[in-house]
Amino acid sequence: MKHLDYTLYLVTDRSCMTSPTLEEGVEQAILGGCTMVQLREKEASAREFLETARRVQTITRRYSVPLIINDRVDLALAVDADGVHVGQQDLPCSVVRSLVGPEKIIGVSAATLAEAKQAQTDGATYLGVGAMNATTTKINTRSVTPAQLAEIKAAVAIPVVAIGGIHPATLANLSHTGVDGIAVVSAILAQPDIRLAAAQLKTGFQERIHG
Ligand code: TZP
Ligand code: MG
Repeated sequence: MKHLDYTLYLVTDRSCMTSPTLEEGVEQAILGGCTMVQLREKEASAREFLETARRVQTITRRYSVPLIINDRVDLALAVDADGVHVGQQDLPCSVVRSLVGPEKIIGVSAATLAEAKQAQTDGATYLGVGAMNATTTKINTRSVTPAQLAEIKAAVAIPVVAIGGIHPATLANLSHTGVDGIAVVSAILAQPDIRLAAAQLKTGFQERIHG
């Protein structure tokens, strides 16, 4: 599989975005330095999700940024997205891997060491670990401490991305965890200048975590 850059991973949420359209928000985030995009549509019908994915994909392909579809393996295959991201309540990673084949990216949400190791065994490409901080973007999150994140990172060989309440002021909590990247919703998409917010987070990550 080609090398993937997880540094600044945008996860979308149209309910908090400041841009007129999702495509514009995604483009600004990419121009600010986002290296991966996950399309997360919790309210959309299958048809709406499909059409949105096609529109967003015209942007991600233009900039050669991988597009990951949240939850829906069928839609990821239908649009030939780069991958799919599943949580602990979605199809198990082993089943997803058998459906999408060896090449697609599979991300798995993990909040414990056991979940992280299982996902790796089951063929996950990367892990999303959190919630690292309080967040209003997702309800019913499980909290993960920086020490638990570091333990997970040290125990698996696949890349680990931290998620949950990550913004410039909480970045320092992730120092010394060794994470490969940060996954961010509101600290990018809900900001008045999406491009600037992404650029500042990227610089902050590079300085504080992988500097
Ligand atoms: N999974 C764990 S926390 C979260 C998701 C999707 C939401 C993160 O959103 P924000 O706005 O970056 O806190
Ligand atoms: Mg899910």
